[in-house]
Amino acid sequence: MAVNPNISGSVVALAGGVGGAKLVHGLMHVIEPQQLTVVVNTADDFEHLGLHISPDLDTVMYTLAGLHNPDSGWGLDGETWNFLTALRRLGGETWFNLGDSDLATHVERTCRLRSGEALSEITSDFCARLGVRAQVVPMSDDLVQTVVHSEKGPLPFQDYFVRQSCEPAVLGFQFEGIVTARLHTVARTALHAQDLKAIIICPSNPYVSIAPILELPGVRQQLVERRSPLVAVSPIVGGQAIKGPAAKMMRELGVTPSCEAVSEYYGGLLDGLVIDNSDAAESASITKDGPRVMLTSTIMNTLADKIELAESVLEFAGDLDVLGT
Ligand code: FO1
Repeated sequence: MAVNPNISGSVVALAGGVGGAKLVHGLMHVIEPQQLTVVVNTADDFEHLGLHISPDLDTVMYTLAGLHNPDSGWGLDGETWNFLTALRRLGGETWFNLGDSDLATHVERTCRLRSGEALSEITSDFCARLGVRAQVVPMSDDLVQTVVHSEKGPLPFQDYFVRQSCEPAVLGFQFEGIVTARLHTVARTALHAQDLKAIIICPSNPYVSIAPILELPGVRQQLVERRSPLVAVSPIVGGQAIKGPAAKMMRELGVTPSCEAVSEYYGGLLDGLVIDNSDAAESASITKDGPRVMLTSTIMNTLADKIELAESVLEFAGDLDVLGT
């Protein structure tokens, strides 16, 4: 599909897992891929079976390469599971599903990390080899890891998310290592670009996919001082998360899941919020003291849906005057 000639300038997208990957996939078809920098949450990263796993980076990378599993949204399409079957036979830990081909990514990444390469260098090389032309950058090369404080006590993120299927009620989140971690310089530079058209917060989980990026030292301040519009796409539609535990988390934290709750969570940061047509009734209350709202269809089932949403988001951003009052 052709790049939209009416949209020019660079774009920075802040993304987490599957919802984020879907929107950046659309963005990649709307602008020149080289103009797109995707800053990806790495606080879901963990070590498993001696391997460094970066689930959100891989979800974005596989999606942009067109290699992703369209049903689950994570992992590779046409995957086989011989490794996991053999591991189960030996009594190994099989709660985290590592496919045979996906395993190559984790093994190669881990080897290179151990030999001193940075996560960002490895990501950039993997992307080049898989034909991904957008700039995919981990939020930081420093290790940050989400701990989910739950009714069952503190849980490492993937333990909560996969092993326990997000069942324990959450009480809060902690991003270990965040205080000393630095936003990657590629991300910092992209946020300062003269031709920056928009910063987009993808429809990823605000608490565990976007918050780790925003909580990196200096990032909120950099966003407050931006000269380009900041637009978020709500991951909540009709009071439900499109995918994942965002709505469940909100309820457990005493918040009614809604687009308004998403807007409030991002505080005064947003210039615009994109919400689904079905949430039109919330529009007035969000804009009252908050960002401008655009209504559109935010459900992305097909590539055409992703492209349509990406185009609408960029056009909306283009209409927002950040420097005006
Ligand atoms: N998500 C699951 O729900 N179950 C899995 O077994 C699982 C395995 C997995 C393997 C590699 C990978 O890159 C991602 C994987 N994910 C799995 C997704 C991942 O845990 C989550 O989507 C993110 O961390 C949340 O954004």
